[in-house]
Amino acid sequence: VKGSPPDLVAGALRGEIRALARLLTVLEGDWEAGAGEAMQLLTPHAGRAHVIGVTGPPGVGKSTLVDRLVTARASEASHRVAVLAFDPSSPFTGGALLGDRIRMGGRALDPGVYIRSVANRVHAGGLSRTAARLVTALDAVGYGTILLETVGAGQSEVEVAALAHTVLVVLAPGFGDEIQALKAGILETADLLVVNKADLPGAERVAATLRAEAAPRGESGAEACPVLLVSAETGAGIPELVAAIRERDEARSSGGGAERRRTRVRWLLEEAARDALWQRYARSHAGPLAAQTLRVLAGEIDPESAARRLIDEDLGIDGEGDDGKPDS
Ligand SMILES: Nc1nc2c(ncn2[C@@H]2O[C@H](COP(=O)(O)OP(=O)(O)OP(=O)(O)O)[C@@H](O)[C@H]2O)c(=O)[nH]1
Ligand SMILES: [Mg+2]
Repeated sequence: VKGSPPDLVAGALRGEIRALARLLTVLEGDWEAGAGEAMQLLTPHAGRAHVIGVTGPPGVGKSTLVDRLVTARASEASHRVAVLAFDPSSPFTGGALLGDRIRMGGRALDPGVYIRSVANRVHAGGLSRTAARLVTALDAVGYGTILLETVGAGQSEVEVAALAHTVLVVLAPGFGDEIQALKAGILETADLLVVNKADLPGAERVAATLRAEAAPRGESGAEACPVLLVSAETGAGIPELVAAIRERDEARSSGGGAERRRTRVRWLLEEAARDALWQRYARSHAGPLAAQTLRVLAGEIDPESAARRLIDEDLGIDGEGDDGKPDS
């Protein structure tokens, strides 16, 4: 495997797993260091995969469930499945990831299944941006289903959910986390609510709570988010979940979810634009930024006013800033 981005893209498109792995590493790096070049080569090949987000509190059984879903999809002839496991909790040792890998060990040996862990530390900015690159690459090289496992802890999940066509929010009895999830707004990103560990007591109660809380929503404004009871351990309810996911996939093929998709894509674009703008600004305005930092430190100005003044200068706005106070 040669190392240039075009070589890696060509190799990955031919189905070479080592080239794909190295390509994904390049995509995790700086845009200027090859990621940008690779993305431009990959994007024309992408656009077919069904991207499924699987999120929820730690320990609810996301990995076990993902393994079930992988098995279900991979059993279909010539259907290749990729899993990206995002792990914000273990940035250094990757301990939890190793556990996941072992749990999914059987699958990892299946040539139709590609599993990759993505540690949070690799991202200079925004988990969503790196995730978007990796999803594009896996899509381009022919993975028909891409599963994204994220631990439901906040903004990152909402960001990664923005990449998915279908978002599964997974909860389980005995966590006390279901209410927290409700508060964190993760439920709003859900297309399917999954109560795992239905083999344990209390699963029905969690499902009932969710059915009550998940007010009717969806594109038409009338549809309630479905709540499914499953056991990733025993396999109960998995066929129904697979069917519900397939239904979403088919609806997508016939234009379903287009409006929501547009909102999400717009959001991703805005994030990328914000990032690019800031990177350029910070590079070219190191002096003024340092000067304003000193003023804030000295108590002459508050950070927000200083920021607005910096921006106003660039936009050629004189005199009054947004704070409404005259320049001193
Ligand atoms: N009883 C029962 N246990 C389950 C079920 N699914 C998963 N578990 C167990 O729950 C524990 C956590 O499962 P994981 O799949 O690692 O959960 P996770 O959500 O991926 O956890 P993190 O990645 O750490 O957030 C393991 O001990 C599983 O064996 C289920 O359906 N029933
Ligand atoms: Mg897991």
